[in-house]
Amino acid sequence: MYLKFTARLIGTAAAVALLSGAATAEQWRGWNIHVDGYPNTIAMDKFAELVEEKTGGEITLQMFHGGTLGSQPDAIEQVRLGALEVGNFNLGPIGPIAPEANVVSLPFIFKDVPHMFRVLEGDAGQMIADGMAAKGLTPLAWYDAGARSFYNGTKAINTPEDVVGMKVRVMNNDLYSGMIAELGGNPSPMAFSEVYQSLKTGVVDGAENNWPSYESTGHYEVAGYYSLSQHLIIPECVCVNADSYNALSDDMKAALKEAALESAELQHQLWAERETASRETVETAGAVTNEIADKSAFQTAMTPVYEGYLEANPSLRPLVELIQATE
Ligand code: GTR
Repeated sequence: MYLKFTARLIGTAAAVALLSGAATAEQWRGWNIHVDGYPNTIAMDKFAELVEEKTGGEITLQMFHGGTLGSQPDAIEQVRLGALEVGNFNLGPIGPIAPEANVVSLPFIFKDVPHMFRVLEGDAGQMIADGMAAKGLTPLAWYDAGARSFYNGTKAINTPEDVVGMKVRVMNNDLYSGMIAELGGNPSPMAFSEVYQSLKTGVVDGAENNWPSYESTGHYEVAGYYSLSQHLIIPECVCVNADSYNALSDDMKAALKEAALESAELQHQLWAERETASRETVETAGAVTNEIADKSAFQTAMTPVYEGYLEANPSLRPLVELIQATE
């Protein structure tokens, strides 16, 4: 009897200890689409390490790479709902949810990558971040995703006429479908994980992405013409479920932010190295790459895409103008 009672007491004490532990230590899960060794994968692992260190173990983050927790649009919903706490998202598929964030998906809105970062650091960046947070996704830091260019299996693209009739995979976002349609092509929205097979079997003729993703996915093996249109420069975020973030103390918020910014610093450095390395890899493997000397015809063709965005979001005209006026 006495023994039984003691055992029960110890059991209760252990349960209380566990429970109180669970109340303070949070275990978070994070989504990333990329493979091992990719700049974002390494940087998100660093983020996880820094989160634990800087929060004194109050928050631990387990990262799931390679899109194992679902497609990007699904994962965005999961983080918004709090089924997952963290995601390294491209702002492309966030655009349909947060109109402010969709501004970065207007083709040729940024002059180059440094311009994009200057915009993100200013008032326009704050408007984009606020727009995302209002939809449940708090961005803590911005990652570099370079510029996206067209690729396909048959020919070099030099003018919009070269895109006519081409079936091109795009990420889930009507602006991208509009972009391809305005060039005379047939847009095909599709999950990242399906693109390789679709290129290989001819379900699509081409796609568009930056150097590292063109290389890491092996798309260059099945679509060997890469034409430097650089039509989209889209940032990526280290995003946290807004409710989870807002519930934290100021110290914990600051710790998370610091961890994200440090991971972004690492990502930017790894990104620059990987862009060069990826280009070398695909060219050595036989991919044919071409510069496009005059991109003005591509830019002019995008006027209806801008008009459509502004008609749907008249209040965001100042945001577009602010970005365009940013030096
Ligand atoms: C990559 C990006 C991914 C994903 C992918 C795609 O460049 O890093 O998050 O958006 O492109 O094309 O789906």
